[in-house]
Amino acid sequence: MERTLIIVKPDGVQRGLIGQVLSRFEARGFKLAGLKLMQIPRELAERHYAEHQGKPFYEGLVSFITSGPVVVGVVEGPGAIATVRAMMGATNPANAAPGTIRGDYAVTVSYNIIHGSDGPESAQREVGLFFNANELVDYSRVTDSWVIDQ
Ligand code: D4T
Repeated sequence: MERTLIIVKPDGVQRGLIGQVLSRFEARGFKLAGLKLMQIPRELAERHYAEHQGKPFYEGLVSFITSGPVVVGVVEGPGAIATVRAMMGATNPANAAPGTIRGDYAVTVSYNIIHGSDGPESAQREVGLFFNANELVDYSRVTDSWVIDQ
């Protein structure tokens, strides 16, 4: 079973979109294995966005992601990593299809509402950056057998 990290970014929190974003993953059939509201310290933001260090948008990105509270979650389910990325839409909301989160709620790349891990290695790394093992919960839902091939 795959797990992936999602972040409802400061713009999503300020705009009151936490519930709408999370409800899409729930409605799709995914399970939340971890969830918290936090303000990301600069040091953690720098580790999270290490791959972008040196790029022209890096400073703005780090100051944006640390500028206010975010909701960080671990989304679990079959194919969760790729499906969550597909549900997010293109990085630049101008190119994001309607029906995706960015395509429905965002218009510019600096305020694109949501982060999701872009592959198995980054998912494992990012889940570990934001959650201790004891903050992730293993449980089953009564609906699982109606959502997931057993
Ligand atoms: P994240 O990492 O937030 O899920 O976004 P993506 O995986 O879809 O895209 P990314 O890593 O390439 O970009 C990270 C983050 O930087 C912002 N950004 C990106 C920006 O402000 N200007 C830019 O030109 C680019 C490429 C948006 C997302």
